Amino acid sequence: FPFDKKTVVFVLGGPGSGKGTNSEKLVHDFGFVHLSAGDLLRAEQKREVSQYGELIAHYIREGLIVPHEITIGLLRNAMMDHPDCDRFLIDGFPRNLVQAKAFEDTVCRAQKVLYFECPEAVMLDRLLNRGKTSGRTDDNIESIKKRFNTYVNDSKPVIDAYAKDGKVITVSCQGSVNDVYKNAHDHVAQLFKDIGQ
Ligand code: UP5
Ligand code: MG
Repeated sequence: FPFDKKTVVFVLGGPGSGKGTNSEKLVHDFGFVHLSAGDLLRAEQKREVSQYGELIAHYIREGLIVPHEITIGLLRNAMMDHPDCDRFLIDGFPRNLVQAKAFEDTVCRAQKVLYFECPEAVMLDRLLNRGKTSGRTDDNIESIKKRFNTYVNDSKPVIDAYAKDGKVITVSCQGSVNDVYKNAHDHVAQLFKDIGQ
């Protein structure tokens, strides 16, 4: 396991719950490398030579989970691009139990899961608002409903499973960007205190 000595935190929560927004701030304050599985997939989709372009485009528009071999390959490569970094935020992954096991079996385990807990109505509002300017093919009401379905059926069970292992740190998404981040920041500071870093 090349990554066993690294601190890896999964950043999970529903579509639009604030994973990306908070991850960027955590990078700034704690020196993490931030790897968003969705961003990596969107970048891969745009590469002209990629053999997966159309497949990824379809899965994202339909709010479905891209086969995990593809996503894990992208994440592993991205981690290997940062050999000197020992703190990683893996944002928006794993999205189902099979992916979680495959990642743990072939890459590494996560120390903790940062879970952004957010009511669906709030997420819907944020995503529709972002959709006015994001250019994301899945920020429209049809795709958003499909993303919510996948989240409830496939992704939330991953969070529940990690919660049983005592690995989940829950951050409430109610409040301003700064309020939510303050909460996230304090939890992560405590985590590094606990592991003596
Ligand atoms: N915003 C954030 N916080 C706010 C606050 N406190 N108050 C007011 N506004 C706030 O935030 C969303 C919006 O809300 C932004 O406009 C922000 O300014 C505002 P953001 O931080 O972007 O939320 P995030 O949780 O990152 O939302 P995102 O849309 O990225 O989540 P998804 O999980 O849906 O998207 P992701 O990119 O991870 O995945 C997209 C698709 O890729 C998936 O549906 C799937 O098809 C595919 N995928 C896989 O197949 N496998 C994977 O492993 C990962 C993705
Ligand atoms: Mg995101």
